[in-house]
Amino acid sequence: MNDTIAAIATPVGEGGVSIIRISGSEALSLADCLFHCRGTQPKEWRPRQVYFGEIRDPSTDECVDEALLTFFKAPKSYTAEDVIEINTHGGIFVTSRILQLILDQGARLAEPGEFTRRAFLNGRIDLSQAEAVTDLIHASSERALRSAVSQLKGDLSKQLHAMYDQLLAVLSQLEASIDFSEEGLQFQKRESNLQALRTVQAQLETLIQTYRQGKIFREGASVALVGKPNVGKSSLLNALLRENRAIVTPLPGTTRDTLEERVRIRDIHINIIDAAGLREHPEIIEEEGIQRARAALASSDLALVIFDASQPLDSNDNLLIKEILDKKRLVVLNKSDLKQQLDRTVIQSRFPKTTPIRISAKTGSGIADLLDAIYKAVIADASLQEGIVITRERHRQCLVATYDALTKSCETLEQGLSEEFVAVDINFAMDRLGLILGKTFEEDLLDQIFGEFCIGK
Ligand SMILES: Nc1nc2c(ncn2[C@@H]2O[C@H](COP(=O)(O)OP(=O)(O)OP(=O)(O)O)[C@@H](O)[C@H]2O)c(=O)[nH]1
Ligand SMILES: [Mg+2]
Repeated sequence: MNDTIAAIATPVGEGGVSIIRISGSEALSLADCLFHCRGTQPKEWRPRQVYFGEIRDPSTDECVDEALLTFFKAPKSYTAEDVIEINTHGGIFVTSRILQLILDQGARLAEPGEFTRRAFLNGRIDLSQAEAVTDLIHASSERALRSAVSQLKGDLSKQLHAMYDQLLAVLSQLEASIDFSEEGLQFQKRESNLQALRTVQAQLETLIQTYRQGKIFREGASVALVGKPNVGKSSLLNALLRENRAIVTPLPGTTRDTLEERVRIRDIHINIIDAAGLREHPEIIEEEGIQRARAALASSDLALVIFDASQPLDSNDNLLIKEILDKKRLVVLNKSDLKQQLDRTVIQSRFPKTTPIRISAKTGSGIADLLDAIYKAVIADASLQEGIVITRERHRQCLVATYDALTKSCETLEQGLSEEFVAVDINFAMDRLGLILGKTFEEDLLDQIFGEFCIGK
């Protein structure tokens, strides 16, 4: 970690400017060789001042580009090391030429995410904040952006630190009574420790419950279109996308493979999956399609259960109804523009407490209401909307492990077993909590997290 790294921090392509970033102890001396200030070269580079000048090839003294240079002195920089940022003209060739000159001077090309990794390793940000950097870069909706910014600012970290400290307080008490073991842990202390542990558990529980929502903010929600063949699933996909994406024909069994497309409803993304219609006795190819449809249904956050309202229910509809009973769903009655033959009382009895949504994928009638209903169904719990949410499976797993360890420690406390046993579980719980923040970590984990980053970040 002691070497000096460099990379182009902006996307590769043509644009107004590109930024090349250098970080490490040699950053300044390296830049001093290549960058020639207009007027006189400063003897002492002032931090956070922008200098205008030329980048020259040291071997020929040829000017490669006019550029701006900013120096960020350690530790007040992105990586907490000396950092140089050079703004060049945004051409592919010119930026790679300048980067090459920097590498020729002894810098090493940065790995993906290495600047942020250094910021973490140097203690400027914790691991959950580092993860928020990539979430922020990849944010593609208002919600995702807001939750990434909140995490980057340290809102999640603060809450985790507070829980960590509460556990530490209990642990110190226990350890004190281990040291003075003859007196044992008094009943009162045991009660107050139990209460403290349960308070942390309640906070953990609330946080864990935000995951479903958080994941939807970050990745979008997946919505599966299901129904027997010919009810208009592909037509509905096209209507939602407002383009002719999927093949539509009057023949049942048109769609075979699954097709996934993204639409945006207000501030979240929805991945809509169209698939083969479910029916009894399908042909061989269709059977494969139906398997994929079932897999899509199983992994989706919400199912749109579609019926053709211009026909009475048949055995294929009943097959469908049986399959989606325990799935989060909306009931959609399509083809409202045709003469209605579907007995709505049957639908009502099969889906009590549900208001079916009438639409016509052909005319577009009811589509706006459907979009509204989808939004409400995926953003289920309004109370979760503004608070801290967790968005990563890694965080969820650590929180669950913390929770479980605390359950064990409470049981041990209640049984009046030795404080040492309780301490072991609390230690484990703190360790899991610490993993989210990166208090302890393995190199593999860092490789995995920072591997998701772009080069130059
Ligand atoms: N009148 C009318 N026809 C519709 C409507 N929606 C779909 N259709 C027609 O119904 C037929 C089947 O539509 P698709 O969208 O291919 O149905 P599907 O559910 O995807 O069918 P499979 O892919 O075979 O499972 C086509 O002829 C569509 O034009 C509608 O709202 N009104
Ligand atoms: Mg289809």
